[in-house]
Amino acid sequence: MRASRGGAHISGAEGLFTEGEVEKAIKDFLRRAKNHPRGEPGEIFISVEKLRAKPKELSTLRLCTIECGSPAAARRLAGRVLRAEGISSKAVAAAFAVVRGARAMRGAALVSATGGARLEPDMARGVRASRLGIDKKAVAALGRRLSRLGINTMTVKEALALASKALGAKGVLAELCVSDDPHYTTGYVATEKSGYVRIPNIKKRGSTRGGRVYFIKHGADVGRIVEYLERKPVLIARLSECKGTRTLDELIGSADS
Ligand code: WAQ
Ligand code: MG
Repeated sequence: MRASRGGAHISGAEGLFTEGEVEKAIKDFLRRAKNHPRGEPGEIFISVEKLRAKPKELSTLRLCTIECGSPAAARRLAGRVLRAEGISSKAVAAAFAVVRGARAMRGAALVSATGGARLEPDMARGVRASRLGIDKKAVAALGRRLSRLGINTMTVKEALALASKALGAKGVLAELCVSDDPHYTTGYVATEKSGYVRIPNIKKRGSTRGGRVYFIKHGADVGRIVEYLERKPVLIARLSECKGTRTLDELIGSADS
């Protein structure tokens, strides 16, 4: 599903469903599109495609939360987690410029993890990852784990699934995400080593700015990455550990960079 007003992005969502679930899924997507905190859409597009092959099954990334009190602290924390994965300071700065930008993108920016250059074919639109879902049993078990942490919401489950698919791409080293919903102020960074790391207060309440960035390994085949993100069906079928609050030192050790 995607919803916009005069071409300006409002919201989007995707899922994998069995044939019997499709009708309800369409209704749910329609309801979501019409009741979005970013405003009332002028256009809603819902498209349905039949999968020809069994989806690739993946695990969720490990999940934890780092305590954080302000956008400035969030940027420092995110930077340290990303640099521990080898992402350059230039690339981190380029990524924050994207998520703080005034123009909402429908998809994610692709940023070179070394030089920080933008690599996506359409910089206004970005790359929208699609064709992903969470297996029924896995989503129930994930809900139980997240409930214990007080964060069992669609927002967290969908973002964790999306990050797990994206980091499954050869050549995607990390992700930075800030919601574009005005009241959702928790963002995350995701890397292979640290997993999905939630960062509260990554933006000020009330701001409609936000976005996603995938950090791309130097020399990676961007066309293949885009193809994987947009088209490869992925089902999240297994879970990794979901932890509560962790400190930065527990996560990346005291090694500074
Ligand atoms: N593929 C690529 N980029 C996307 C996708 C997608 N499927 N969906 C959203 N984006 C981009 C797009 O630029 C949006 O403007 C931006 O991300 C933010 O999307 O654990 O709600 O749906 O509590 O607003 C993080 C949850 C929630 C943190 C993120 O993002 C937590 C969220 P939103
Ligand atoms: Mg949003």
